[in-house]
Amino acid sequence: MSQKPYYITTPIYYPSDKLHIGHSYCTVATDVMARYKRLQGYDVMFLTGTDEHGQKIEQKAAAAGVTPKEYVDKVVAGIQDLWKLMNISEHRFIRTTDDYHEESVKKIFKKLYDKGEIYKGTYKGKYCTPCESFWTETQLVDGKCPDCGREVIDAEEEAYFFRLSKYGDRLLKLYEENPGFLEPKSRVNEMVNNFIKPGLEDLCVSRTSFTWGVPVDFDPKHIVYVWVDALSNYITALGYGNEKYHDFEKYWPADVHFVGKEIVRFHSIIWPAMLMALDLPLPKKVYGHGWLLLDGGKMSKSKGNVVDPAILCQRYSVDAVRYFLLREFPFGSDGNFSNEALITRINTDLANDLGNLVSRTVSMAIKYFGEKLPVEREADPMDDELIAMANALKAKVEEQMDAFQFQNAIAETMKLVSRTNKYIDETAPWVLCKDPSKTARLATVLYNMLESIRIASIFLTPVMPDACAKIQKQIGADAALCSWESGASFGQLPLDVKVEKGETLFPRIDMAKELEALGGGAQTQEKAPKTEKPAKEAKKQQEPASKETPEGVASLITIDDFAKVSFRVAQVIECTRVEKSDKLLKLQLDDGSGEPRQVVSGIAAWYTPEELVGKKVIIVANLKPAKLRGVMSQGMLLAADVGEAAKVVFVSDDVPNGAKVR
Ligand code: ME8
Repeated sequence: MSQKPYYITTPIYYPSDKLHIGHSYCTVATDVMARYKRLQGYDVMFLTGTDEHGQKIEQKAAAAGVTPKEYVDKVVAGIQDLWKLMNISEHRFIRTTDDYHEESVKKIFKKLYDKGEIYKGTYKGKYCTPCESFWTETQLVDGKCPDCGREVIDAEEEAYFFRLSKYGDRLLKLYEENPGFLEPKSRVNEMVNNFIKPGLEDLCVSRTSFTWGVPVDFDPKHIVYVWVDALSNYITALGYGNEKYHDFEKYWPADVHFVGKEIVRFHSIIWPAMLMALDLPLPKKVYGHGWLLLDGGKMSKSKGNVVDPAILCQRYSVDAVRYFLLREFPFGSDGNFSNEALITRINTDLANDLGNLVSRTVSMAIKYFGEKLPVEREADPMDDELIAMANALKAKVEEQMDAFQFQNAIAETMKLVSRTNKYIDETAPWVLCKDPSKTARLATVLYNMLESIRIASIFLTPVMPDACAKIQKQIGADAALCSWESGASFGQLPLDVKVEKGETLFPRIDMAKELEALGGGAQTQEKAPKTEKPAKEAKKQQEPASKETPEGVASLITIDDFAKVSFRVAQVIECTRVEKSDKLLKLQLDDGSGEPRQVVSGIAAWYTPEELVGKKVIIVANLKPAKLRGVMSQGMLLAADVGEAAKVVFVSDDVPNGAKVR
C-alpha cells in the first residue's frame, strides 16, 4: 500500500548572521511533527530553507564588502550546520537564490501578469526597509511600521501591483468555510478585523531601487517583491514551474505551513490570494505559533537579546533543548525563555522523572535477576491502572499532536512516567526481592515498569530521538518493538527481556553553578539597555563632542572608566533630516551586528544627509537609547569641536563595520 503524503513547511529564514533559539523553535516543532507523521507511516515532505533576496541583504553585503551571493553563502552554511546540530531530520532545503526557484518565480509572475492579476502602476507610499514591506499611511502605527515598529520611508516609483483588493470576499469565505485553515483561532479575528474588513489594497509586487532579487523577465529593471519570491518557495520546491523536482502533484496542497505570528498576514492573506489567482489549491492549514520572549520582549537580533541554541545544545544535549522548547511553551502562545526555566525543566522532567525511572528500573532488573527476567508471572489488580493508562496513551498523544499541542502531548506521556515512578513505590520491589515466593510477582512488576518505559519512549521519540533510542537499548526493546503502532498495546517485550546498563541519560544540573557559568553573556548576547533617558539628559548625551572642564582639559579618568565605553566603527546606510528640527539628522548605521542601528545626531547644521551616506564613523555603541524629538537614538557619533562647528570623525573604508575602537 502506498504511503499517504504529508507536506509540512517552516518559513524560509532570512540569512541574518546567526539564528537564535526563537528561530530554532519553529524548525524543531516542524521536525517533531515530521518525525511523528513518519512514525505514523506517512510519506513526509519537510521543507525549510532561506529567503535570500532583498534590499536588506544587498545592504549588508555592501557593508561587509562582499557580493550578496558571497554574503548569503556563508550565512546559509551556518544555518544548515545548526539544523544538523539540532538533529533536524530529513528535509528539503530551498534557497531563493537557487536557479530553479528563480526560474519558477519568473514564470509565476508572468502567469499572474498574463492573467491580468498583476498590472503596472505607480507606487506612492511608505516602505519599511528591515521588513521589506510596503504600507499605506493608514496602516502605520504612530507613523511607524506596524510589524516591527521601526521608521518607514517615503517611496514613489513605477511598479507592478497584484490585485489583492479583489480577494477580500473570497478570503472571508475561506475562513468561514474552513475554520481550520488558520489556527489558532485568535489569528483569524486579527486578520479579518485588522486587514480584510478595513479593505485590502492592491499589493505592490515589484521594486526598482535595488537589484538583488529575481528580475521580472519581461521588464528586468523591476525586481520581484521579496514576499512574492519567498512565498512561492512552498511550490517551487516541489517543482512547480521547473524541472528540478517532480513532487508537486504528490504533495501539494501542503498539510500545514508553520509560521511565526508576525508573518501570518503574508501566509493567510497574500499567499492564498496568490494561489487563487494562479488557480491552484490552497494549503490545508496555516498555524501561527507564538514567540519566545526574553525579559518579556521578542527575542530578536536588533534588540541584542538573543540566545544561541548551539551553546545550549552543547551544554545540555540537543534532546534536552528540543524537549524544553516543546514542553515548556504552548505552541500558539508567546513564552518567556529563561535559563532557570530550562534548567528546572531538565532537572525535574528529564533527570528526576524520566532518567531516574530508566536507571532505577534497569538497575533493579540487573540486581534482582542478572539482566534477564524470568518468564514466570503473577499479576495483581494493583497493576491495572498503570496498564490501562499505558494502553490509552497513544490516542491521547495523537489527539494532542494532531492539534499541534505539543506541550500537552508530551505532558500526557510524562504522566505515564510519573505514574510508573509511583507504581514502583506502591509495589516496593526492594521488599518483594527478599521473599523467594514472590519471584514471579517481582518479575511482573519489573516487566510492567519496562513496558511503561517502552511505551513512553515511543511517544517521546519525535521530540528526543537520540535519548529514546538509548532508552530502548537499555530496556532491551529492539526497533520492531518500538514502532508507533506497538505503543498502543502493553505487553510487547518478550517475557525474558534482557536489559543493559547504559550511560546516565540526563545528568542533573547544578542550577546555581550553571547560572553563574552562563552569566549574562555566555549564551545571551549583550542585552540592549531598555530604559530611555529623560529628554534633557538625552540631549546632553547627544552633544557632538565630549564636554571639557572649564579649564579646557577633561578631568582624568582611569583605564577602567575608559573601558566602560564601547566605541565601534559603523557605516552610514541612510540619512535623513529629523522633521521639525534644523539641528538633527537621523542615521541608519551598519554596526556589523547584522541589524541596522539608528542614531540621531545634532550635526544637521554642518552636514547634508547625502554627504554622510556611505561614510564610516565611530559610535558610542553602549550609550543608553534615548529619544530626541520623539525619535529613538541608539548611541552617538564622535565628532570634534571646531569653533562652533562639529566635525564628525570619519574612518577609512578598509576598517570593517563593527570594528572595536580603543
Ligand atoms: O520572516 N520566537 O524570516 P525570519 C519564535 N523570511 N519565533 C521566532 C522568533 C522568536 N523570538 N524570532 C523569529 C521571515 N521567529 C521570512 C519568512 S516565509 C515565506 C518567509 C520566527 O528569519 C519568525 O516568526 O525573520 C518566522 O516564522 C521565522 O522565525 C523566520 O523569521
